[in-house]
Amino acid sequence: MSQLKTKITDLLKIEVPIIQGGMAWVAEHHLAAAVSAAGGLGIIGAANAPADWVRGEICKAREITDKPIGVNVMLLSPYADEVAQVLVEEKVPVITTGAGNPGKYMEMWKTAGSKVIPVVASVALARMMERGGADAVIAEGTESGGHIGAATTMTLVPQVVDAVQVPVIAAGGIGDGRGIAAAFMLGADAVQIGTRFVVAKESICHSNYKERILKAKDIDSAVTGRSHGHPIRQLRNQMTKEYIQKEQEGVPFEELELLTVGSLRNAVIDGDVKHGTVMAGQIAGLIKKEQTCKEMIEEMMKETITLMQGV
Ligand code: TUI
Repeated sequence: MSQLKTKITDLLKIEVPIIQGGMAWVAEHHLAAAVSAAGGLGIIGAANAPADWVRGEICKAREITDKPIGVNVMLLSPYADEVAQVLVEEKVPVITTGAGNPGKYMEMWKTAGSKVIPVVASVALARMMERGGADAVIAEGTESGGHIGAATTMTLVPQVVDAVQVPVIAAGGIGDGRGIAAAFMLGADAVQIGTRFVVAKESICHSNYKERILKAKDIDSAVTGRSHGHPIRQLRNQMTKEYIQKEQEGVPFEELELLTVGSLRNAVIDGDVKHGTVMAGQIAGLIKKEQTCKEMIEEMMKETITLMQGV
């Protein structure tokens, strides 16, 4: 296996500097365990799920592999407080957070011995997280799928690297060894990858959803929710067309929300890729084959090391 030791592989006790994104519905125990078993860091995405579901997924993942597995807490979740507590009880070694400021949980998680790695979309939040005791930060560019910030990965990562002392993990628009090597050149110590893992053989995501990613072109994603400050990147379909049209007409948030109730589940689990939310990053156009997580990780690490030897 190709080796590439960094501050992050040491900190998280993993073999390769690849972390899987904590994607709602997709990042459940099969995917997380497969990524960890292959030497990366698998992440269970708590998303909007109740705490008992999260505990169950942690236990099931631990039955598949004894390698470390992390959990992502989506801070807008109504269950965030209970999930935060479960992570302490289960002694989860790595906690990533998204869509907000995890400040109020930092002390309890650090006391429990977890490494805490918030996703940040700005230099200001990266600095605040470092001051609050974060062990590393994930600098996530607007190329990512799902809930996004404004800065691109190319501009955000080096600015965050210059602003903080803790290691930085680059995310957004990375899907192969070229992207990983580029992230290292920007000063990152690891990458977080989401979209490519959605199409992994171990991913429980519906085949219709995987097909949409595998057939996507470079400019096939759209961003809904800009009008109300919750931008979500996803692949274009009938729903995004209607949503964006309504946003342009000035339709209020409460009415727009009706278009997306349960829509991510409808796409991921039921395969409704016409009306559902098909979250994916801008790198979807690069992803052409379904592979096991192990095949993906080995291929990406081989590419990365070859490229970095030429530097
Ligand atoms: O969290 C994500 N991606 C997500 S979460 C998600 S589920 C969802 N569904 C509907 C509406 C909202 C969320 C789908 N995709 N990525 C990490 C991420 N975090 N990207 C950007 C941020 C972020 C944004 C603002 C982190 C912190 C932040 O700070 C605001 C504050 O409170 O200071």
